[in-house]
Amino acid sequence: MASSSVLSVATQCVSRNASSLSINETHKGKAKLGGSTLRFSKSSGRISMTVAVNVSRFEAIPMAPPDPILGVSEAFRADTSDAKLNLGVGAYRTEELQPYVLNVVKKAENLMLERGDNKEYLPIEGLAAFNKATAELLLGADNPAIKEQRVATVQGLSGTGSLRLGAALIERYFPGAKVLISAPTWGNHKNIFNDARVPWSEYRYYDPRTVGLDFEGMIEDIKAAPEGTFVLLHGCAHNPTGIDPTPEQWEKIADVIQQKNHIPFFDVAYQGFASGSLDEDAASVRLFVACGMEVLVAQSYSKNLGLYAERIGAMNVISSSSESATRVKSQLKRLARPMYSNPPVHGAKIVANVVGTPALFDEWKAEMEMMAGRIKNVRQKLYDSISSKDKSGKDWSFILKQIGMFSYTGLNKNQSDNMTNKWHVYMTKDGRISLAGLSLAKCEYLADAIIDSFHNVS
Ligand code: PLA
Repeated sequence: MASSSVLSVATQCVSRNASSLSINETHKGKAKLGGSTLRFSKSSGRISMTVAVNVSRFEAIPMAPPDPILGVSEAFRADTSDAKLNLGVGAYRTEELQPYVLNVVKKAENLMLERGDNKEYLPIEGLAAFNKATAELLLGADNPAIKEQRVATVQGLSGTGSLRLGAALIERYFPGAKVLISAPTWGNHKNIFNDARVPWSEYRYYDPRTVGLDFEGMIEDIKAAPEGTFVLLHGCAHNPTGIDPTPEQWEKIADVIQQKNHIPFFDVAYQGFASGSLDEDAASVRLFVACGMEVLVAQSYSKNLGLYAERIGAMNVISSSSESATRVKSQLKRLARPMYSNPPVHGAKIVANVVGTPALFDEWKAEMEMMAGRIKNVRQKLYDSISSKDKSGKDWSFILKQIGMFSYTGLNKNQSDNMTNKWHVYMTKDGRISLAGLSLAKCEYLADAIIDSFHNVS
């Protein structure tokens, strides 16, 4: 059989991607077909022919940049230095800088094993016991909104997935509505609303001159937004600045949002992690609900229960009537079904077991205080180290004023690059460091790195 007839067989069978075929012929060699190379080889009396194609249908897809936060962990893994420190992602580590699985989580998982829990699909809205527990944890079990069945809760894929579901609800039922987000904010907020095709703009939040909250600017920008704007607020432990409004400032923010008929959308990713108290960290959300506002709240259990990889959280819509809550919930389910069908069960059961078992609940609170306490100790030690080493007179007290997992150091991109390139300290380029990834033992080293980067790099 002439090679031209083999080629004609090949031409019919070859897709643009690499493929192979076998024919009952004895043949061996190589031929060109357009931009592709055909290779023939004989094995056990059959000819197999492979077509290597060098023009991809994905040619027009450009390389994506690394994620500004999770990409930092990838770079950290590739660094072979013993001195390296990962202060990029907000993930809690022990003093030995090891990941930490809470004891209550292990106990809840043992309970699941002992009971022989199954792996059946959950309903679209998630595990009922989880949804009840999560709304109660957020609002307080005796909150009138819960008693009056005005809360629509749907289990989500952690904080991110819950925010994304909330964004999809806005896109579908509030066409043209805008979301106002703080400047700066957690980087993924912008991606979430962009992907959901919800327009957003920023309100002033951080004032670099005072290294504090630009409260006047924030209020002005919220007032200036058109009525019915969604205002994204960090429930506690603002990421990345670590600067929260005071209780009095929260009241004023609530007043302005209510007057303007805006809709508050809370991101609660750190409940219990900021102050060590679950109730205190939910005070902002509870204030808005008590004022009679309709509120959206995305929750996450990544940090406070250390369930990062379990992807467990919730989207709550607190409505003014039980009828509208029921309708909203039906639509959240409708949005979830084609996106991911139904949520994972494992983390939901852990949360339901921990919150629903009084002994485990108390133990969780103690463990959370321990984690929040370790971060506070590291924060203090870092401040002490920097202020005793730095003789320039710079005021570093902002480190102590900030709360939660992070410190917003004020280091610019070049200085942050120096932290990584010279000192092997991995952090985000906006100058944020995660204190949850720092140990007391490494504070002196980090202080040297910050002082060098701040004074010697412009
Ligand atoms: N909202 C805020 C404000 C966050 O900081 C984070 C996580 C989330 C939501 C979402 O977390 P989840 O989906 O795991 O529940 N921010 C981290 C991690 C801790 C990240 O970027 O994904 C951070 O390092 O900023």
